[in-house]
Amino acid sequence: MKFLLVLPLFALLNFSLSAQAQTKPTTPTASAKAGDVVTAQFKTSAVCDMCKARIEKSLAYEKGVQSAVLDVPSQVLTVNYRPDKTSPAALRTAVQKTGYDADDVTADARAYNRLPDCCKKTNAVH
Ligand SMILES: [Cu+2]
Repeated sequence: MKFLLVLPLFALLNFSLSAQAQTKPTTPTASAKAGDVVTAQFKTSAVCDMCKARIEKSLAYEKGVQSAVLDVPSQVLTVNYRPDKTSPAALRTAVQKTGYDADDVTADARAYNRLPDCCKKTNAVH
């Protein structure tokens, strides 16, 4: 007799669970603001592929950064980041601390001095 009572209850529970599962996928798009990814570009003082690797690696460790790609010929760094986690100013600082200029932010002197000669900004892009 108990079994007959439990069965409809279970069906009801099952229904409410599947209803929840159906509404779930729409929630992230509704609150997409928090997970937004935006793109920013910075002009750097990178001159070669070593600079590219150095900057991209250092940006990869930066909070909120989804991807960072440096185009050596144009010296432009393109960063996809989450604006709720970081800001263009913080990203420029990260580049600066790696030893490179980022827009109007000048490279950190200590980090810059540690760069190999071929990566100094007095060199032409090579
Ligand atoms: Cu270099």
